[in-house]
Amino acid sequence: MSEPGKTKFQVDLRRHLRETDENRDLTRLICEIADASKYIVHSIRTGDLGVAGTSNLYGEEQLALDVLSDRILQKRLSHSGVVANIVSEERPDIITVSTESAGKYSVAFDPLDGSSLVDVNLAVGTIVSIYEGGDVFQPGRNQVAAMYILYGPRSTLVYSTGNGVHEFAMNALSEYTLIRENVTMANAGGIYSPGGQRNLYSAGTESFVQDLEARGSKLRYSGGFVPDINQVLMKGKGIFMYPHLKNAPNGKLRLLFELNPMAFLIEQAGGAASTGRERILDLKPKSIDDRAPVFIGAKDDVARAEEFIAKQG
Ligand code: FDP
Repeated sequence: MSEPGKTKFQVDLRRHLRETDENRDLTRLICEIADASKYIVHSIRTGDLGVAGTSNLYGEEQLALDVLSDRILQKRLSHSGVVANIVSEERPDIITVSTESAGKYSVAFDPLDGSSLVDVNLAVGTIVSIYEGGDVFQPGRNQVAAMYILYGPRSTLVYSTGNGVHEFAMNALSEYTLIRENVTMANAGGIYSPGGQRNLYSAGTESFVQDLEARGSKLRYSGGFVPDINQVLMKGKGIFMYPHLKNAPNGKLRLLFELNPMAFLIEQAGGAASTGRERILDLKPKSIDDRAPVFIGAKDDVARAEEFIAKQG
């Protein structure tokens, strides 16, 4: 491995995983997801913006990109030989791949988060959370790996198996090669990315945002969870929030598919992720649909959000 902060070229994802992680099955699983993402990239770049159920020029059935991305990932994972259960943001039920869960993994994913942004040519992403065994309702702190793939001007893949956070970029041969190893976050930062309608914020969240603004934080919000988190993580500063709202006490974002994997990655980079009252990774999911408010990013910023919420709600 190279020293933290130093760039190392031409290390591909498989080699990096082999060097950092001894478990061959986990390496295999992460590489399957990376391979699947190449087809998702291709669909995003070249596909008609088809609506599910319609036909293209050749009379073939068109699938909406999120449905297509879901099928691509599900197929790869089902044939990987190392997966017990799958739960996808696109489907209402758990998909059992193997009833024998010993030595296997369960995977929760959002195949194409922010898919409505494809229509306006903004960045979107795939988010993945991996657990050992067959239980998909474990607290996020039990994740053995989390990753996302960001489809922007470049396609980048960010993963952690609990040994730091590493970023890869897709090259001309559609391989992911290492661009940054051991990404870390500063304790406080100069950007904030606020989801939800501000006039529905609680008094505590509103005071927190005013405090951020008074400290000179700049607004950076695209409306895509993956690019917005990626900005905070790669700039190594700032905070993303989708808080509890007056008409939505649990916010909008989903625990299994969005919050747990991102909380795992941000904590691995030295940041923090909280509902405003408790650590995201300690929440015990009760259903596939669980949602929670989130304040995620630089440690001190998250702690300050918690202080405002403790005082003012
Ligand atoms: P979208 O509804 O476009 O799929 O996961 C949902 C999500 O996008 C996130 O990507 C994004 O952070 C959030 O919703 C944006 O919500 P708002 O439009 O309410 O800000």
